Amino acid sequence: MTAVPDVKAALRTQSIELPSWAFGNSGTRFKVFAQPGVPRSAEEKIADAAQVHAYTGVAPSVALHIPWDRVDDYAALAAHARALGVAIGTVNANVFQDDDFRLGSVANPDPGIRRKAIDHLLECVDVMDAVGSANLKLWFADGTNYPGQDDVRARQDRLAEALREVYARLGGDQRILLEYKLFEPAFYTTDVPDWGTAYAHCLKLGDRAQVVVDTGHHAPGTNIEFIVALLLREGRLGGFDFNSRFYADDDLMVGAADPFQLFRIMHEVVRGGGFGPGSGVAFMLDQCHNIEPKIPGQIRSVLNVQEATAKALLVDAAALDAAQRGGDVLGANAVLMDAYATDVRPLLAELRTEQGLDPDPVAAFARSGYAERAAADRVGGQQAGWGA
Ligand code: AOS
Ligand code: ZN
Ligand code: ZN
Repeated sequence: MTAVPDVKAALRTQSIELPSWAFGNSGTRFKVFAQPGVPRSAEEKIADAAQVHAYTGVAPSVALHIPWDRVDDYAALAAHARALGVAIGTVNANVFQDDDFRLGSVANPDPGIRRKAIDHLLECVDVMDAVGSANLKLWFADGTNYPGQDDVRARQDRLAEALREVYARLGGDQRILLEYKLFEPAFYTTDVPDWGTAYAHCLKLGDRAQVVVDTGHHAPGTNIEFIVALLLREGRLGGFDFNSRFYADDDLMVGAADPFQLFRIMHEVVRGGGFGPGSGVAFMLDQCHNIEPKIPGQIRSVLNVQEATAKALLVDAAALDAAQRGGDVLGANAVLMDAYATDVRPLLAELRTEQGLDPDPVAAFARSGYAERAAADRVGGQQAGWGA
């Protein structure tokens, strides 16, 4: 196994980005359960995200979603975040919640609607400039429900044209992170349904367009770690939207449904040079906490990613390589499984103590009284945005 001090040193460099929408009320199309103390503004969402970082030490940035987090003064919002010890990270666009987007946004057959969608994406780049963000995350709900509904090929042309215009507007240190999703809300065709489609568009755009792997966006049984290995090899893995799924795009806590899959993904990330400063891979959460409390839900999620990362870092790369070259099928598998079977919680508790943090972030947050104070102070919390 890799030496523990080396693993700890690597873990100190980890940073996991939190989604602002995880702190708002969310639910399904059947019911949104309101929780006490939920943020009423973008500022309060950032304050809650800062709590997660304060107790875990590995969540130093928070992603915005426009228009859910629209404010008058974005520079002031960024300063507010900095004052709380975090930064604003990725800016997420929203071209799926306006009545005009019934037939799609950037792939809509109506040029006027396409213009409206592109203008929103350009507005998001303005927000990036104001907050100092390097990442524009694009997910399109575009697609069709019925065969013949629209020209599938023309929709790709419209999508490409829109992406070109947005790419041209980016600053030198900014990039597009293009997210794919198998289906939903469109059920016959989706315009960016898989990594291959996203990759093809990114290739045409240029180096500063990369693919986002949302772990909930694949068909059941898909080997996600293979996609990760391939995209990393091609230099096009922009980042992750981490979450868990049992059925479809469940947006449950990462590492809850299949911690072994998360480990396998992190192993490929480490193997492919996707971990550590300068790797360019953004580790983001994209989750909703429908029934569980939100700040503890985010803390749990961050810890799950950290545990999977620690196990992946523990993999004895030299032993694995030797077993693989020697054709030792069981031996190679055993190297991986040994790392996965390691209980890394004591190591992580020790690391936190060394960093001046409480070894148990969940318990420390619960003891802090923050949730009770928020419940008393905040009345009428916001919905995360879905269905708003
Ligand atoms: C949608 O299914 C995608 O996962 C998006 O990344 C995300 O959930 C949405 O943009 C919410 O912000
Ligand atoms: Zn996502
Ligand atoms: Zn999703």
